Amino acid sequence: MTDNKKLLAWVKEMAEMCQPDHVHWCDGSREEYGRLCEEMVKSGTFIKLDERKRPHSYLCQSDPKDVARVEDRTFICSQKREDAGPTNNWMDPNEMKAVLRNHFKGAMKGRTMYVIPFSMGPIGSPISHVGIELTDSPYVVVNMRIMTRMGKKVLDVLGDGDFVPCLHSVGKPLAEGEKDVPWPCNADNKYIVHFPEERTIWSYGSGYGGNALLGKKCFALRIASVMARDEGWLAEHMLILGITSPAGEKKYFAAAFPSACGKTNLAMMIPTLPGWKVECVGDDIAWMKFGDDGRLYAINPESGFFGVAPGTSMDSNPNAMLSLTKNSIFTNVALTPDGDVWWEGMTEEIPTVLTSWLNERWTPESGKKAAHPNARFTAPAAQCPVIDPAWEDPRGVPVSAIVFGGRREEIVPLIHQAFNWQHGTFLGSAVSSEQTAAAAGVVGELRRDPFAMLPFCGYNMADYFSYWLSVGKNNDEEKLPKIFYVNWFRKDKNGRWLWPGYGENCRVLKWIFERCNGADNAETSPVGFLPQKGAIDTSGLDISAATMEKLFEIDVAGWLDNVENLRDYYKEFGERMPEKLVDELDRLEERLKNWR
Ligand code: TSX
Ligand code: MN
Repeated sequence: MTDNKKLLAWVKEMAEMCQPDHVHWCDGSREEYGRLCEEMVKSGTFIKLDERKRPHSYLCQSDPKDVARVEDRTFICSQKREDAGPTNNWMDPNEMKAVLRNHFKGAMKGRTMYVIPFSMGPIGSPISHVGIELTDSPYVVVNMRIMTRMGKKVLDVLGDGDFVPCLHSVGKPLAEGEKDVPWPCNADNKYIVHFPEERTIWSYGSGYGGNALLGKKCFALRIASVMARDEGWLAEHMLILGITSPAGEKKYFAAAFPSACGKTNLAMMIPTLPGWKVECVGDDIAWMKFGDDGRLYAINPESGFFGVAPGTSMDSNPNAMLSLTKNSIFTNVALTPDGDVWWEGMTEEIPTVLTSWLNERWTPESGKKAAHPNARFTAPAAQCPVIDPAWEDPRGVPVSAIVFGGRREEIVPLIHQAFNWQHGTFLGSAVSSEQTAAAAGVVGELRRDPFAMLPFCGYNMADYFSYWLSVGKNNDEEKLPKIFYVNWFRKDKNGRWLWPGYGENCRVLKWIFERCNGADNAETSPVGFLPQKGAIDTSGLDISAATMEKLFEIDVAGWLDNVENLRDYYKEFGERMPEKLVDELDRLEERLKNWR
């Protein structure tokens, strides 16, 4: 299959350590996928959904102790602690390797080690990179086949080139004759470990999502953020959308939001303004490199959506619902009596009886969730009705705007624009969101999540800020994307949403579009450029001028509070915090104090 010496030697070494019963090199074929799914049905890991209701689709219920990413068990093992920075867990790489070798030793006994060659990004694109995941989880194999380009064709383009080695085990070896469980894992011994200097990932003990599908958060964000810094590009936690005006002009925007802001909803939204069209390139990760023309080009390194199911409906996101009508995998959602899936928020009408994600009989009176709040669908991106025609273009798509956002009930306007790249970097560093019930932490509390990268930056976050500043310095600002900050979640004094959101957000995207074309429709405020009165198109929308004004009201005291909060946050980064961002903070404070 390959004569890549590094690859063959590494697979041999890892197999000797993990001692699987078999080694299977994945070819990525449909047959292989079907066979693994069938085997998992037989073993009780998968439930096949009704072929007429949800063709070629499966439900999987995880161990209740393995339902989400585990940030407290995620490590960046750089040689120096300072290079991981204050926002990451760190351990010395040699010590960590020693600990993990002990765990991985014999970890795959009684199981098959699957070798998964995968490409993050279209195969052969100059922006793409190859990884090889070794895993003892067939669930990981079939999910990787949806989420990445996977199999023999990747080995063909790899040749004797380099790849990111990704080792994964669920950490549950089987003794001679021991019966397996539906979701093997090692719940009390999870390690999600990155060796940034070696560009290697070792993940142990969890079979879930971002812990186990190593191409996604581990490679495409944590390791890739390090590669990007070293090589002059960007690996970001951003959706990518294409937007076409009624005149037929097309632009691409990339956008970063913390969780629970509706990133997937925005990535494939249906605009309400006549003649406008939004198409989806990706809903989670953007890899952006500079073209010969000095512009930034983005690819979606993934080929599927691994989306949160609860809350996804034909109302909130019809294009996501239509993406997962077939060929999809559902994890920790509920099962209907007729062999389909259900989750909270999927339909207005609540089913009378279900099998919950815990595999228990469920009725509305149960007083429990039918689906786990972090239940997921894995669906091929190609099935999205509004997938962008250029989503697999190996050159990527040219990015005109970068949009940051967060969930804030007060203070932060519906939209503002950065004065320039440095100020935009400041806005990215200030990304923060109020906690919802869906996430861990105190509801309503402000959680800082710079660039929405807090759990995903593979190096010192302060160095990441500096790197963003250097991107502005080393490139022609004229050709760089313009930077914006949105907040769909501002409320009035009575706790009512001021902005309708969802498809109506195209009105905000329209203003961004016009700003990218140099429209003179902004006014200067202390916090950035705001739309001039009337510049947000509200035609056909029942919203008062007073409400529009509230959406853009500058609450000076509230902003000054923000400034102090951010100043304290910056201090946590110590010496490595770039002065330029502290300057931006000082200047913002100055502008606020001198305003009106
Ligand atoms: O995804 C959301 N978006 C972005 C859509 C493209 N959500 C859901 C967030 C949780 C994942 C939103 N919720 C958005 C939004 O723009 N806005 C809101 C808040 C909101 C909720 C309900 C209404 C309005 C705003 N309903 C009515 O106005 C009737
Ligand atoms: Mn994400």
